Amino acid sequence: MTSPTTIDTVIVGAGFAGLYMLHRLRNQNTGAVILEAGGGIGGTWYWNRYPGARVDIESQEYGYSFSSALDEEWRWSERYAPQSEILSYLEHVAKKFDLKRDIRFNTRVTAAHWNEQAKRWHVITDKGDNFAARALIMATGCLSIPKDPDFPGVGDFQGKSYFTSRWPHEEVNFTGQNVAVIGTGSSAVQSIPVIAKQAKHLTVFQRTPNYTVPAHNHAADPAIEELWKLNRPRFRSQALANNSGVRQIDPQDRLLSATPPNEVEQIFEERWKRGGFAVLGGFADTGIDESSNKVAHEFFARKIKSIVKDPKVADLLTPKTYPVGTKRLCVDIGYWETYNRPNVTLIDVSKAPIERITKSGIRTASGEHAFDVIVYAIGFDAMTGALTKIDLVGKNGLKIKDKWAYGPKTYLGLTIAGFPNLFTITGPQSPSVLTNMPPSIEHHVDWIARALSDLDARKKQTLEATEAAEEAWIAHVNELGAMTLMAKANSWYMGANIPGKPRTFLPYVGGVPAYRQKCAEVVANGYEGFVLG
Ligand code: N01
Repeated sequence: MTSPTTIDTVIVGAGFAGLYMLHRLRNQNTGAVILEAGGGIGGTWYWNRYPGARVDIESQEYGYSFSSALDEEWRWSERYAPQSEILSYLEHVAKKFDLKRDIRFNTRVTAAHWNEQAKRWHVITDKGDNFAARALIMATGCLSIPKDPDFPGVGDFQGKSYFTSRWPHEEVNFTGQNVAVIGTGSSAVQSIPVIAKQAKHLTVFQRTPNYTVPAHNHAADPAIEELWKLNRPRFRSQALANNSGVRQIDPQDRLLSATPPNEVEQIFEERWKRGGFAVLGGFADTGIDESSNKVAHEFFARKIKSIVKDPKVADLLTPKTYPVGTKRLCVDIGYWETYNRPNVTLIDVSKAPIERITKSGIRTASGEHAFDVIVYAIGFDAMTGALTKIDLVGKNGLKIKDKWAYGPKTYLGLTIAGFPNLFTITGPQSPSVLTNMPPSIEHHVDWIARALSDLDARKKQTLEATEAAEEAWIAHVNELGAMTLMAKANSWYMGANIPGKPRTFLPYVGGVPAYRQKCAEVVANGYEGFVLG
């Protein structure tokens, strides 16, 4: 192996997080390189190019806030931007801030070991690169490691196979094809209506139905653009003042349990008409009170029944095994309507599971189905997968895989005891996936940049979380998680979608304001919970 390139900081990943981290470090004259496994920037928006992929937060709210010049010059074309446009936005950002010169593409980090004597991370890539870095910043995303299909015979299929999470760059044409989609999570909910319009026949294999709300997408509205232009800072502060960091949710303090039924119905109906996640914000108790949640469930069940014409299909599409909001709510464009098409069939695999993929298609416990194409929309090893996949070794040979054998252990979802100068942007046990990601990313990036410059100012080399601070944080995360209904679902939030993964609630549910306050207090108290070495 060649001798290592010495650099101040290695950033892993060139999505929203890595790009802003690089820009931020450059502004404080900290040397940095991004190592990116993909052939281009964009992270999740680089890989997930499946038909129908788009953001489920309104475009005006999504995106960076660090540059008012960027705000001024960028225009979104739709209420919810499609994947291609988000990628164009990030390309624009990379060009504007001249970021690509410090990004190495097609370069996957395979190992990173802490060298206690040198006080540096030794970072190794699949290209044979070799870096010695003071800090290692994991901008590796929360949903970036696809779940492996756990069906026997995947390689036997003689038709075409696609994964929503690794979609080809060239156009995929389903015209005249007999297509199967496995899965009914957000990726499937977005792609199914688009594929159905093109394919000869589409068969959806559903194990668990999902709650989904109409996006009511439309072309950008000049009046809304103008409103945002005039009020952007105020709107952003409003967003950060609510737990999800999403202004569109417009959360209310009122309790469903204390609201008369006819008013409850009106509130749900009015929010349904607004579209998107607003439906979750009408009441403060649907996420914690089972009987209130049941009322929300009944509202969804009635909606499905009113849209899907075949009562048996409507019943199959109605979630029954977990509360509303405990799996990530989907936002769709014509999802349930798609099941009224004559060329779409729904197959329930909850009781008769997929047994194997065969040469010609899919065999379930109740029969065999032939296809030209199989689309796997089966999800990700969320939040921890991107970190445990790397041979990450901290002090005294401590491996991340061992440390996290029973679930992730972090301090603030930003740092890990035993792993000095390692930072995880939107890591497990931070609000991350329960919030609007770009502002949460910016918050972490700013915190990390400040911590690194504070280390310099104090003439210190290392920042490391103490085990006591970590244990206290985990206890707090778990305590808050236990107050919600989240544990009642077999969701990726719980790690339940990956066989063998420890069952633990992965994100921090205490909300954006409380979390930001805690992170600020830690700094104000001289990096409370850390040892500066
Ligand atoms: O993945 P998922 P996703 N047999 O895990 C099924 C974000 N996102 O890629 O529920 C049969 O949600 C599985 O069934 P079950 C968003 O945060 C955002 O769709 O485990 N089925 C499920 O139906 C989202 O939550 C957007 O019973 C199997 C599906 O595959 C997250 O990414 C768009 C199976 C996986 O659903 C992940 O979404 C897309 C098996 N063996 C994604 N294994 C936006 O809108 C798995 N399944 C911005």
